[in-house]
Amino acid sequence: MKSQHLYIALSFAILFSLNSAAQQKPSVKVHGEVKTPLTLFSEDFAKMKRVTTTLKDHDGKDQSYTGVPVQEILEKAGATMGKELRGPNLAKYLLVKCADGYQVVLALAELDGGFTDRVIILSDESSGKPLPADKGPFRLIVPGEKRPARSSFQVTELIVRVAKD
Ligand SMILES: Nc1nc2c(c(=O)[nH]1)N[C@H]1C(S)=C(S)[C@@H](COP(=O)(O)O)O[C@H]1N2
Ligand SMILES: [Mo]
Repeated sequence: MKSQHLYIALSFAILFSLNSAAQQKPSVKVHGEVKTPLTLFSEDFAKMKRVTTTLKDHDGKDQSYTGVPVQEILEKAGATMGKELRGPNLAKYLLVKCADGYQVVLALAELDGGFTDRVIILSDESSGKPLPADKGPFRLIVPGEKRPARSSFQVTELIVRVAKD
């Protein structure tokens, strides 16, 4: 009887630790107005198209960041990009949510190569190294702005929404 109880307690302990390990694996959830909601992990980033871009940090110094164009991620999730980004779909925006509650928005058109040459990426690497824990593992990089304020770090969710008035 005693050993049975121990067995059950151990089984629960293992299940709980497996469960929390799975929950702690960093990821970005892509959902909202998309055909195929996704959860992206570090290994998925490595398999996608990668681009390097430059962001001026708070002190005005250029920093190099590498990652996946947000356009690629949204296309993979089946958001209305490319030919579909016209008419009522131009009222769609991306809400970027972070672990600390910070959030920023970008119009889908700001993320589409048919509208702009500026490439906004979701970065997992800076100067050849993974991002530090306080900025990573995934940071949105919005180059070419006067302040790096929309370059949100610790990104956890990308949500496509429709502006309603
Ligand atoms: N998650 C998150 N991202 C954030 C912020 C924040 O408070 N939380 N601050 C923003 C602001 S206001 C600035 S100026 C830059 C600072 O980035 P840096 O420390 O790499 O220069 O991060 C941006 N990204
Ligand atoms: Mo800032």
